[in-house]
Amino acid sequence: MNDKYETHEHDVIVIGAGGAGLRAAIECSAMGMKTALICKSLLGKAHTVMAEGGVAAALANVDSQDSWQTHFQDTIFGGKYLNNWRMAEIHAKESPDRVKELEKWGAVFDRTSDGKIIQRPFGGHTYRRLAHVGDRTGLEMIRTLQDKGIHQGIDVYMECTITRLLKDGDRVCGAFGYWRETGRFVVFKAKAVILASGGICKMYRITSNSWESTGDGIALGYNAGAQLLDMEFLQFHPTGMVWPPGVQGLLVTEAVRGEGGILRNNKNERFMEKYDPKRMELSTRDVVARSIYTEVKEGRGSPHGGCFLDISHRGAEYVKKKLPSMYHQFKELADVDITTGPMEVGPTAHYAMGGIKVDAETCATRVPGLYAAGECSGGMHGANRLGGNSLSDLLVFGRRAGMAASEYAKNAKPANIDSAEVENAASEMTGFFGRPNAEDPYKLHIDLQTMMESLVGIFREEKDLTVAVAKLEEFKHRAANVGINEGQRMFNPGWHLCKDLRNMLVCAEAVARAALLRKESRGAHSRLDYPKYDDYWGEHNVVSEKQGDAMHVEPCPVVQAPNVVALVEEKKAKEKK
Ligand code: MEZ
Repeated sequence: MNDKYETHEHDVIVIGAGGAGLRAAIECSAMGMKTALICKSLLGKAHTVMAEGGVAAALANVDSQDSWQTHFQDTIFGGKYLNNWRMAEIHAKESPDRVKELEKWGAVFDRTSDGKIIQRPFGGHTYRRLAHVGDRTGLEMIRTLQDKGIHQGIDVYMECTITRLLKDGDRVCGAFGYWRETGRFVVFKAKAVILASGGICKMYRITSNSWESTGDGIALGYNAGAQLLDMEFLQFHPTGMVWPPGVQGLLVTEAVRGEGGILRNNKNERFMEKYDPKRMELSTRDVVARSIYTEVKEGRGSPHGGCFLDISHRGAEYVKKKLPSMYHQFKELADVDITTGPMEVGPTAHYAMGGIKVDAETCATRVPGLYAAGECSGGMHGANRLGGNSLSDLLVFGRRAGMAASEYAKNAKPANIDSAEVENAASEMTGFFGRPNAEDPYKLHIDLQTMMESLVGIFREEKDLTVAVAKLEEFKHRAANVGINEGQRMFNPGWHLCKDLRNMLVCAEAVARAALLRKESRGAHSRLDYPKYDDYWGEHNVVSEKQGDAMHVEPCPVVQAPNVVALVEEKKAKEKK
């Protein structure tokens, strides 16, 4: 390894500093590992804060009948039986302890009158299950984890983008990246690497995600040889802001509906009566998003292309207490007082259920030394995620990834970084400069977002998906030629976008190809040409390796929970009552 680049050496490096990354790093450090936490943004600026309404855990503080078994059942039912059942089981069993641990570390949850952590209802959860801090739960979790991590001595590297994982033979041995501020390159040497870089939704125009969510971890993992699972399942959160244009897509927490918010169309009809008369506004997100989309498409939308969500009947004091952020968000950004009238909302790309294929117990990928946790991993949520399950997922599997990566690192032989690989990674980045006829990265990004929105959106069909796959081939060629003519590496977001685009294209191709292959409607994947699905039928779509230039997507059978048939029948019987 040459010493041309700034180099840091650690036992474990964690890429991504949202909830999963922080929780993983805390575990590694607790196990005595010299741990690095690398974040693209500033520490604390993570999509975790966009899970506002609560963390799902069967604490049974408010509804004493709740249990891990019911949480497991709800998760599998919501995920339309495509979940990795063992992940769903571990998640349901371990979430309560992870929430209590967070409380011990200083998270200030809202309380019941007898002093327990309070829990609210959310779509698809049988009982009031979401432990919360008003409508700022994700923020409080990040604050707590950050505090714990910093005091524990984790080395934090902020505003650093990783562009490539480095390998020694089959195993990972580090990562290559650049400092966003200076553009200077940096090498991290490590015995194990945990990917926890979050989601991919910046490839959509209307999204709750911010600029960081360009699928970096998924692309890094894939390029290093990991498999991707069920990438077609993308969650459109039913309620994002639709107006003013500058904040379109910004999340309006499901807690508004959890606290009794009612959805209406422009005829003042409570339209969820038509789509899910039993669960109404607290139906699962896939159903509510499709319902709003249909109302708008059929001409019953609100003035700015959404629908109305009204919580004002709960009274000003209650709304300000339970939903303080929503109150301020609408007042300050849209000049709407939600204590006196409705807000306008519509679906927004929010979360990738698919991601890097991992082992349920350890979060290991098939690449030795490489682990993944949180949104960039797949399997836990199946075809549709229940609200609040992401926050508990990242605590449960962040910890498990940290434990397993540390065990691996303890026993791993020292690895060697290949300087030729480092030079390759550096030339990929410097190669974006000095291209007089290069593709404009901003133009390509907008074209990608527009195409994904219109051809790989909430409703899909063969003809659109086929065009999408062809378009993505064209975009890949354009991305190969993306660049900037002039400029320098310092403070250069256009340069950053050149690489981000390549990552987004890996993810977009996986989503579109898997969506084309899945000839059924299940959870968040709705095919107009294949509207049916079968409870007990199911295949995963696994993206393996490149074949030539194209990605290879292959169906593989679902391994069902041993008692899944019984679970489904029991739940159906309950729902009929
Ligand atoms: O899990 C989520 O995505 C979440 C809790 C979001 C929200 O509506 O608050």
